[in-house]
Amino acid sequence: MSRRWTNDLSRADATPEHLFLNRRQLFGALGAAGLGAALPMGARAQDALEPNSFEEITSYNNYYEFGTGKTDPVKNAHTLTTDPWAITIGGLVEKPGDYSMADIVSQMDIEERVYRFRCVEAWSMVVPWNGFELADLLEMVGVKPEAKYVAFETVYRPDEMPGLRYPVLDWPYVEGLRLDEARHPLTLMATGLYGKPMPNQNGAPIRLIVPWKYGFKSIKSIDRITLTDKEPPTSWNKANPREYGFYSNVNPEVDHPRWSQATERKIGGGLFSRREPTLMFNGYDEVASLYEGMDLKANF
Ligand SMILES: Nc1nc2c(c(=O)[nH]1)N[C@H]1C(S)=C(S)[C@@H](COP(=O)(O)O)O[C@H]1N2
Ligand SMILES: [Mo]
Repeated sequence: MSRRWTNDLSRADATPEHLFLNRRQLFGALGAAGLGAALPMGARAQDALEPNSFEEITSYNNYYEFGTGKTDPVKNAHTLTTDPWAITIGGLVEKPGDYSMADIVSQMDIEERVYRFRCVEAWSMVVPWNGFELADLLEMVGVKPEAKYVAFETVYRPDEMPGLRYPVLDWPYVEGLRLDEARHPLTLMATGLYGKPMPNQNGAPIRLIVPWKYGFKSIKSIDRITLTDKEPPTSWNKANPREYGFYSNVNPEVDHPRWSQATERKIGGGLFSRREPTLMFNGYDEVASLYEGMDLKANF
């Protein structure tokens, strides 16, 4: 059941925005009645999955290629040409090549995933992404047995990305995952949100989403994927290895050297904007087995 990457709203598995809004109003009413603080754990988990509005998700962004301010991407990212688009997939794969966006998406099953999203800066959102599992793309190109890691690169276009003039990071933005992390069913290649094509400021036309890791692992506007046998360099680790590790799993017990990671602030929450406890693996306990026997304080 492949779908076009335009993510038309007619598809059966989409939740229309007005239904999200109705649920939001319901939770708002609960909060107004003073029940928010006394909700049992089950209800708290539901509260955590109340999606942020389209407006919130698309106007408070980190996309340093378009500036370092939270509203710079919404102002500047319209200059990025996202169609046509292709991803160069290479390294330790059976079928290396330039895969057009249309070609990729025609072979993938686009679904909706409502995920928590936790930035290393200690703010969070809940986002209804549209996309497909990275595992399916890796299957399509055939991973060679020697491959152990997946490296990702953001498009590098000085003419379209005003932030590239500033040496904030060593451009292009690069990221990486261990192969088992990349193949985990939670790991998404996102092509849209709220059933709409991915807005430029959120990483159009295609980005990574790894919901149990800090947001900077979720690299935007990907034009290169390389399978390797060595841990690939990653932008924030290169910029400051003391503060940002390769793994960067959300972990309330491992503080950033300059601030606590024990709590977080949900963006745009109104009554819910009080700080919430941060959850191990951002609440995605099913990934714990990937790290069995690893010291997650040393491998932060
Ligand atoms: N290429 C690129 N990808 C990026 C970033 C960036 O600056 N450039 N910022 C990261 C950070 S720090 C976060 S928190 C998320 C933000 O995603 P959002 O703007 O969709 O919320 O994107 C990540 N991916
Ligand atoms: Mo972030």
